[in-house]
Amino acid sequence: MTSAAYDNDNIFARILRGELPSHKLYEDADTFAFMDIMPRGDGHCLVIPKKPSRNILDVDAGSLAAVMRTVQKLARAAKTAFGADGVTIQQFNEKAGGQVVFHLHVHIIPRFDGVALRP
Ligand code: DGP
Repeated sequence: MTSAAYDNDNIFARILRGELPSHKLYEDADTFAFMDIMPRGDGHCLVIPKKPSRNILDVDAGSLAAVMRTVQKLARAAKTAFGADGVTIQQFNEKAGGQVVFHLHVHIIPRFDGVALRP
């Protein structure tokens, strides 16, 4: 296993504990979804597991399955709510893979024909 240890004080762990605010969209026993603070498009949101998981390299299969069920639910809802033409799903692992916050998260970004993502 190449993944480093889980940091209990990462920003998303603090959001899950209610220590930091978030714009919550959805929650169930295993997952939590909220708006991204630096949206790359209208409706850009994130889905995270409640169980401490650094990224896809260390998450257990049950949490990963729960996250992906919520991703599908939110992707469908976001596409409908925003009248989008499509949806981009993104997910980054470790610094070299573009990960900045070290609690597993999946990005959901509604997409519109001919409209590029914001930087
Ligand atoms: P990455 O690890 O590369 O997927 O980037 C982290 C993402 O998390 C980025 O899109 C911005 C978002 N983000 C960072 N800090 C916060 C925060 O405090 N609240 C929320 N809602 N989103 C955050």
